[in-house]
Amino acid sequence: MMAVRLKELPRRRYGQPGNAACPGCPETMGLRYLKMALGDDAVLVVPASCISVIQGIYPRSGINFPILNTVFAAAASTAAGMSAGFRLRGMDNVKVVVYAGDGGTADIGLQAISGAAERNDDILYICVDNEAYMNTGIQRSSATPYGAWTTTTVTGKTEQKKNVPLILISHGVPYVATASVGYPLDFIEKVRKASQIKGFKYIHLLAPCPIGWRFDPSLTAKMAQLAVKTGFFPLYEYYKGKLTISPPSRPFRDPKRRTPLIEYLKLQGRYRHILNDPNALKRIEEYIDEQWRWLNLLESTNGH
Ligand SMILES: Cc1ncc(C[n+]2csc(CCOP(=O)(O)OP(=O)(O)O)c2C)c(N)n1
Ligand code: SF4
Ligand SMILES: [Mg+2]
Repeated sequence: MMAVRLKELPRRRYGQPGNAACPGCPETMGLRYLKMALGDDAVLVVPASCISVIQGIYPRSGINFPILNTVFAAAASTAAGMSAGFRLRGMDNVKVVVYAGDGGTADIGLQAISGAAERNDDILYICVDNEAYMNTGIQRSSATPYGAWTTTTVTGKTEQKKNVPLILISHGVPYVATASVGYPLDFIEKVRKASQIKGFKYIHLLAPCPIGWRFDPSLTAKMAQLAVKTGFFPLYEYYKGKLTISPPSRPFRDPKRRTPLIEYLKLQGRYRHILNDPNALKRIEEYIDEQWRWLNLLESTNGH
């Protein structure tokens, strides 16, 4: 697969000015990159989330491409049915893509995702992970990281973030990847690659939300890069049973080259209460180590 080059990407505007997103919204960034990657042959399935508001209420829609809203628990199965319908009509060119939040993915939609993955339904599922239920006022999800403030974890979440990509890898699906809105070309490349593969594909897209994470809206891209540079959110892909660490994350396999974790945490108001708590910081470091241990383990089985 050829590397994506910025100047080759379409200039068409898929998100309309004046949509309902907050300034610095990472979900609209992801949506824009997704459409740049796939163009007009993609239809989206969206369960309840910020995107269902951003898309707008008829006749004042904020986006100009086909999108089907569905209930939380059924996004993957809705998409699977649509995909089967398109295939039956011989419309193999139409890509059916789910664009769902972390609440809709890691919690409420997980059983439908597991079913579609096990059946290897021909869909691309993208989880846009802003690490909480943002649309309804910042409640914790199972993808909220340890220590983070939300309106339902006012002294900080006491559990670690659920690792959904690993759950999908264990389903044996053809393609699983992580991406970050801070590295658009890497994300676009992964979307394009996934869209060429038949069967169930999953991309977990980190999407730092200025409202829920409590940072300045000008810093969304920087935050999404710091998550990678600290080793907190490694970028990788798992394809045909082989794990590859993606180029933006490669320097940070080595813990000594990583940006100190505190540089990431101190910019986010949701971690304010733990910045001087060595035990809490240690638990986040442990989470990072644990993730890299899994990746090293998977990589050690490449080619076996
Ligand atoms: C069954 C059901 N429960 C609750 C809601 C209310 N609700 C709408 S959006 C939302 C938050 C979704 O969170 P997430 O999936 O992380 O997406 P985000 O809002 O962060 O984009 C909730 C709880 C709903 N629409 N349906
Ligand atoms: S709350 Fe966050 S994810 Fe939702 S629209 Fe605002 S910036 Fe975007
Ligand atoms: Mg969310």
